[in-house]
Amino acid sequence: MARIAGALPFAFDFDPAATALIVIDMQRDFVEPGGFGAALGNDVTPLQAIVPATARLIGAARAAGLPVIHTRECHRPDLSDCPPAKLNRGAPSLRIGDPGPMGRILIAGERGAEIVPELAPAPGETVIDKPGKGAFHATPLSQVLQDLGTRSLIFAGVTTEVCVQTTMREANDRGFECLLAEDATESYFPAFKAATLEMIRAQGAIVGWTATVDQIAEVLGG
Ligand code: TIU
Repeated sequence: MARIAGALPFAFDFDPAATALIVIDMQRDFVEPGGFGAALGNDVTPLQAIVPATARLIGAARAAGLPVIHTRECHRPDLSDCPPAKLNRGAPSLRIGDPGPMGRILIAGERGAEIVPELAPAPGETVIDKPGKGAFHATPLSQVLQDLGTRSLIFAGVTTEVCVQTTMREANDRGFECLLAEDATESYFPAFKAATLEMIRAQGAIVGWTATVDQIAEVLGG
């Protein structure tokens, strides 16, 4: 067993042999101008800032032999997996499926749906395409984790309060011990990130733990 003593709200104990890193939606569509995040009216700059820390965390996980799982929020070109409740929500400048500067917004295979090159999946790493905010909904993630024998999950990615928190809650309900890397996750709304970190670890880690990339990497040996 390994221990991140400085994790919040208290020490996080995990078996590295039964732990995976899951990197949520570090795609051009959320991190670069001209994508889905920008179309929703957001400044994407803060999300770009976590790329180096996230790369460091991925490197530490790989060096320690942890499986690295990447997710991408995207839809089939015919939008058959995008319910009207998602497609028609709000008043974005470009809707899912519309042509944008990085191809069709949030569509599998388009440039915008790609993971940013600094965090590109290594050969053999699992990439989960997901139509929802949570990575367990309508995906093979449960089976992937069962096949790996995973019991603990380390989370990174964007955005903290939408796809990361949703997936972390889904995982927590499925019995996984969940730790979020504080400086390898970001929101378009600083107050939402801060609130999410607090609510995850409140009430005795009701959703899970948080720790910094430094704290995680030190224990992983990176
Ligand atoms: N809008 C927003 O904050 N997030 C998303 O739509 N998707 C993810 O968080 N990946």
